Amino acid sequence: MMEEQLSSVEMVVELRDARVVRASGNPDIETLCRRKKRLLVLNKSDLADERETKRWAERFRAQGIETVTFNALKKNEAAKITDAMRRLMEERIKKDAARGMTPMIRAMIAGIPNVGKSTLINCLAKKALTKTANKPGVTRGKQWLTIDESVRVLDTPGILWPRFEDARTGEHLAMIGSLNDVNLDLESLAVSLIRRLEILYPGAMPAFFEYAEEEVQEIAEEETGGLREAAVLYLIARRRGALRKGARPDYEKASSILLTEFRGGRLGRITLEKAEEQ
Ligand SMILES: Nc1nc2c(ncn2[C@@H]2O[C@H](COP(=O)(O)OP(=O)(O)OP(=O)(O)O)[C@@H](O)[C@H]2O)c(=O)[nH]1
Ligand SMILES: [Mg+2]
Repeated sequence: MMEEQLSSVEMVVELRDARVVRASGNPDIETLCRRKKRLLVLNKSDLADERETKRWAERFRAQGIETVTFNALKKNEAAKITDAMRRLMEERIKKDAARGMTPMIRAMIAGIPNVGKSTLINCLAKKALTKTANKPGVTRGKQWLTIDESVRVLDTPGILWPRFEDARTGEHLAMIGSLNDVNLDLESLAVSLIRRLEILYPGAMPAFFEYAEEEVQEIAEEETGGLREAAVLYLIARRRGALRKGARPDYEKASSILLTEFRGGRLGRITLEKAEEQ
């Protein structure tokens, strides 16, 4: 579908999630962009580590890729995108103007599921043109939308890679909520997230769920057979009242709580993939 539609657009706006810039890229989109102007948007930058997002943007700009860091929930940031689009299309706009034509930019909005494509369109239009929700697979088919007299955009359903290069890519996409949760083992995903967070942002979980390191160690020793990640989930379950009969922790519920809080940015601004490590 995207290939078919490519002939009717001048440029592709590729969205990535600033928290997982590498994993949220899709080589198919890059191939599609080869013959078109490309604007790269690092979206959800409000949820990511500001310094890391800057680094990623610098890296892409150094490769000659027009890059914008963005928060699609902020209506007053729309000009960042439309200005960059016009910059990329400058030659065409001048040519059209010289011929007395009103310049029209047609752009395809592309990216993995749940990255904020439809939200970005609503942000540009300053009204709810298209449906959004915090789960993957909301936009089902392609849809042309008019932003103003000179910009039209094509909203597309999120597309994932046909296969992931490595296990971590899939895991990171699951952590940010770009894969459908019903297909996932939430407990092992939560365990992986706990491991990553304890390395990258060791203070984030203790601060948000209000626990101390000694408590983790105590529970690991007494309750979870030495398993640290299970002890963290145990603590989360206790803090949130996610308990089963006999006050036993509901690990599944605790996993779901942790993922929801992380995805919503409540553990702080967290980047899972640092520019220098990739
Ligand atoms: N914090 C934050 N949330 C965002 C941002 N952009 C989008 N969201 C939220 O992310 C969720 C997904 O947004 P959508 O616009 O539906 O994503 P999409 O890419 O169109 O998803 P599909 O249509 O399923 O492929 C929604 O809950 C949005 O409110 C952003 O920049 N920051
Ligand atoms: Mg959508």
